[in-house]
Amino acid sequence: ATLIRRADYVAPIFWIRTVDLCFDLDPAKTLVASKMRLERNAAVPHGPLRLHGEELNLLRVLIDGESVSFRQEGHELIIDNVPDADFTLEIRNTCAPEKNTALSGLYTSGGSFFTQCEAEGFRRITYFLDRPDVMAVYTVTLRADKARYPVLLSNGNLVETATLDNGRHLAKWHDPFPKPSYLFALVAGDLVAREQRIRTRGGKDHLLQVYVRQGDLEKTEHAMNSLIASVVWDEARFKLPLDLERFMVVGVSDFNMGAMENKGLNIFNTSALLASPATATDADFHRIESIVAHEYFHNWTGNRVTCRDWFQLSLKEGLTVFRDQEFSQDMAATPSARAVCRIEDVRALRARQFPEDAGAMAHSVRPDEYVEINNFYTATVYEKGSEVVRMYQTLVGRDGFAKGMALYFERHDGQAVTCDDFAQAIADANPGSALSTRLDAFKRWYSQAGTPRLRARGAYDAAAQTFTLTLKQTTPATPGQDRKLPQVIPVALGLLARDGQALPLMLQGEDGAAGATETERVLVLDQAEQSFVFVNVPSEPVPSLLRGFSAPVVLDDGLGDAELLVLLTHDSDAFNRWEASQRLALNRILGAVRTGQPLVLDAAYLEAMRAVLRHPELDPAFKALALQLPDEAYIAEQLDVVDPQAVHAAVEAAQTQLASALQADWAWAYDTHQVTAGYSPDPVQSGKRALVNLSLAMLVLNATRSGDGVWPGRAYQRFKDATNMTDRMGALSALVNAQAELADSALARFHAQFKGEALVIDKWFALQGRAAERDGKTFARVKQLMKHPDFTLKNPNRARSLIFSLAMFNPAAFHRADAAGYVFWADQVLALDAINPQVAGRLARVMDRWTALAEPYRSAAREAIARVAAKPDLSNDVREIVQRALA
Ligand code: BAL
Ligand code: ZN
Repeated sequence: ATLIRRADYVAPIFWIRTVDLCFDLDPAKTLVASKMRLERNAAVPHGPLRLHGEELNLLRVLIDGESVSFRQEGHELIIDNVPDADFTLEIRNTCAPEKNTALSGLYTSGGSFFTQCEAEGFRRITYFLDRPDVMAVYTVTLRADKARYPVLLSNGNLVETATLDNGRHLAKWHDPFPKPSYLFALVAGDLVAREQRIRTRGGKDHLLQVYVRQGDLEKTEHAMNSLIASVVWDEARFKLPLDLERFMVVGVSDFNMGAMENKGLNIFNTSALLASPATATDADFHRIESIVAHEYFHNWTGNRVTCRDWFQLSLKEGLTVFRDQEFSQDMAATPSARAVCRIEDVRALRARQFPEDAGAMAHSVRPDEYVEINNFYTATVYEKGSEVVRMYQTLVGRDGFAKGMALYFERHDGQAVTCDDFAQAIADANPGSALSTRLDAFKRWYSQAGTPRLRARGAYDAAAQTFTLTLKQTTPATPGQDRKLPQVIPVALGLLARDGQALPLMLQGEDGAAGATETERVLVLDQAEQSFVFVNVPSEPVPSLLRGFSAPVVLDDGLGDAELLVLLTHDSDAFNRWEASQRLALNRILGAVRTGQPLVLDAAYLEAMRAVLRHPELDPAFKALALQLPDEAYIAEQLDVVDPQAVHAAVEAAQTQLASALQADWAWAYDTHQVTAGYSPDPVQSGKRALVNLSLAMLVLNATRSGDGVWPGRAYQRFKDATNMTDRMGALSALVNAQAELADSALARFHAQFKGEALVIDKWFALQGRAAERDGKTFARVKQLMKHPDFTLKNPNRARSLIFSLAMFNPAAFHRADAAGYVFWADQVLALDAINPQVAGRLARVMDRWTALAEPYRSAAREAIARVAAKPDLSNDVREIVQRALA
């Protein structure tokens, strides 16, 4: 395996300007004929032509119609004698779609053909310069059996159809936009489409289509509505129009990712596309809306302007995640629903990206090296990358950011560029801004791995009426990066009096108006340590720092309970109100874990939580988030040495006490937030359901502990009578997580009811894999479920539903003193690696943080990783992960 370095980038020796592809589709052996027009790149020295190709059977190579000598070395086809000027290259090869269990390149699923080419799947279809800076205009002819594959799709516009001999037919597609090979796609199968014609602001007509298998059509309405909303939003917010007459979305049930933004032909994991109230939860509806938007937004951020090389992945992914997060907030509409979106995004960042940034795979937003690029589709590149884009917007303002985006497209439309080009465009569009004056330092967000620590301490001078806020930053060492320089950290803040009044925010030296009437402003920390002196502060303030989570850092503000309670009760920033609720819980849980004492929740905390739950004005969705305890993964990140069982015990104790102390309040919340109107996944209804489901979980937990059967009985009844999946899953998980007696019969009933619904059966597996552990029962059940007739490793959704649920989302069931969890992990990584290295690589990541584990977990984890690493024929994907873990 070779280590690929960002610093080694060289432009290609040839450009491929056009490519004509002809496919004779056959599951066992598909014939691919490719005819390319190549052009010397005069900017780099001449040399042999090296094409990428993997798992292919080469039949013929012609240059300008003549056969030519070539060599094959590893995964390269090398032609030494190529003309100095432009030439035509023709290649014929075959591939075997039905044997392609890696789901990269051309493969079959449910009897149809699909492709996945990002990052390097195109080379598994035909020989090519499979790199994102080589952009060609594609013409694609598909030939296949008409009865089995009535629908033949590729990128762009349909230019020809014809009936052929032997029951076959043909479709020819032409995509006018030059694109890198990773955006190529084809689909062939027996599919049906929901169609919608729309006219956009510019007066152009477009055809939107969502293709799925027969029987799934009624589950596509939400995706279609999400697509229309995305088109409208991008035109309104960023003036980015739909540039295609036809925009297609296709669902497939075997898929490695959530979805893929192929030009004009997005391919979606059915789990990110199909929804009906009976089969999908509110969270599913929300996720589908955001993924449909994400893929659609890539049409500009990714496709029209793409990445020069894969190190720049965050150029398109960080930016597109930011865009889909902004879209979701705008769709949420009310300030409170917007805050809920932000809280959920930050919670996910802290549960996934913070551990990544502290572990064996820590890498910068723009990594410096990789062995397998598939391993770098990470929370850092995506979610931290999105936070970096958000900081641009915070530093230059919303309008300034929109101007910067416009300049980016003006400069780079049709090009393959770098993160530097993006940064420069935003800065140049905002001369003199807080960004432009610090651009080089700001760009450390792309090069330095690790989550910065921000320490904030305030000192109030009553006589002078000043408040001095001292901010200090450090970033911990990460693999390969011992020393870090200060980052540019925008700190959005407000100051509150003890009664909750917002205090003025005028800094020393500012004359007149600046800060005097604002109740929120942004300080920019760009040194290791800086002090800011606020003047005219009438009383000792409680600082509300990092509002809206204005930078992806760990904040140590030194605030105690009393101050956190002020923020929880009064902060005008909903994010920091929520944060206060989490900090109050976190402090108590960490206290118990660190001292080894049993956790006993104090009356002040319980009263504060009761006040949140009973609050007359707070949004139910917000209440549900504030009353939910921090993720065990996030708690573990606060500890130098982690005993996952101790963390779980403390969380469980907190849960049980919250359930029992607030029993009457949960019952009140349950009764008063029922939704009676017809189902809609909107924020108001889904917020009520979230609070009702949390209340029910608490009530069933409390009842089960005290041997009372009333609430479990009510939960069972609700489970049976539910008219939507959110309510049904809520009641079922309340029973399963409390290990109530009725749980097993509810699970059996659920399985029988949804036998034919693969996505719902995934939920059934996932719920059991994530079920709260007690006495090893969850782990034992997962092992049993591995033998269930519905279980298979070959379908990524199914493998994830059971194995990943346990290993990634259920620390207490996974980290066992007898090491059985790690043995299971190693077995499954190896089994998956033989089928699908990308999925295996993901599972391998579970051990990223093994060095932080306490004994006996640490040694047992090391042994399991070493066992995987010792396997001789590992994929690059898994080998890179385990070798980094052991480094
Ligand atoms: N580009 C891979 C899938 C996504 O991020 O949209
Ligand atoms: Zn993306």
